[in-house]
Amino acid sequence: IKENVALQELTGELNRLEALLVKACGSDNAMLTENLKRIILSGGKRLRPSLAYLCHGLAGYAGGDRKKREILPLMCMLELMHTASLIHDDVIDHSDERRGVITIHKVIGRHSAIKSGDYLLAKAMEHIPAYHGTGISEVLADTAAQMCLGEVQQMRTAFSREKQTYENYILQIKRKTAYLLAASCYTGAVAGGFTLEEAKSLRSYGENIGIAFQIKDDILDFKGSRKLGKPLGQDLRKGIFTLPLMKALEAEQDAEMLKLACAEEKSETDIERLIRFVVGTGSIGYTENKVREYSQKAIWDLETFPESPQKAALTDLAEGLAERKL
Ligand code: 2DE
Ligand code: MG
Ligand code: MG
Ligand code: MG
Ligand code: MG
Repeated sequence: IKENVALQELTGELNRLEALLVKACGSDNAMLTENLKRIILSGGKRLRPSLAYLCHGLAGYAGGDRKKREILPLMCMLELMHTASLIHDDVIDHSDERRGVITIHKVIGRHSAIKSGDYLLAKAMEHIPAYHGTGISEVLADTAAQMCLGEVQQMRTAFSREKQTYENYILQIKRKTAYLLAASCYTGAVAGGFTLEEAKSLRSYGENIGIAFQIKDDILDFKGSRKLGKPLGQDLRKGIFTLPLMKALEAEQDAEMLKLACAEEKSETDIERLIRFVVGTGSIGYTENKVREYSQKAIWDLETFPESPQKAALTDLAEGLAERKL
């Protein structure tokens, strides 16, 4: 990785991004600013801005007379949208911790937390003019709308195995996670000078790593490590039928476990039993294979692009996803 020049340059750009992100947290309300800074600086991997940066660089390898835009404002918009969605997500999910740090709503309350998420989204919008006429703002607006629909869809299908199908599940994880990764690649590539048409396979790359990423996240609800700073069984508590759970129920046809999974009130013992049940079936192995399948698809999406440091980094990223949670 050290020899990859694209990744070396990325490190410098990510440092500049940090300054912009901290600036976005600024306000005349010390409580709001402090709490936003705590979450912004809590050790996120800056995956979305990094994807945008690498795809922007990849477009630089294409010939022809192209109009290239700066990438930093876009990187900032993507990270702010992502952080806003996490703040809202933690309110909805009643999560106490993220990245090992206490969540905003636990400190300033649910209502202020929602406003602080809205605030970051507004701060993201400040950067829209940098991309006038490219179609980038339209893609980002559509992505944010899809993220909301994903959350609504997830709530509507909760606690009901009949309402959740495999097809639904894939659409749900595309909306809540994959489309923002897809948009990061897509808009990054467009800012780099690719046409919307040329950037499509990079959008597909982002979507596929996004699906892999969320399936992996859903596995970690059953088999997480302490390092993640997220408790186990959160999806079970919320009644979300994720792939590992659906597969386990299908394989075992266990009526008692199905009933338990659908129950709106679950004790800690119920959660532990469900986790042991799912881990005890072959469903985690099956689901891990799905993660590998989607990360392989992502690598195929890169096929048509010329060999470059950016392509090497994107390939490594897709491979790394299958191994652990990024
Ligand atoms: C994380 O899913 C999904 C996040 C998307 C949330 C989108 C919202 C719509 P998880 P973890 C709330 C608002 C969108 C905006 C502001 C652009 O499985 O396990 O709950 O990390 O993730 O909690
Ligand atoms: Mg959550
Ligand atoms: Mg959630
Ligand atoms: Mg535009
Ligand atoms: Mg999760």
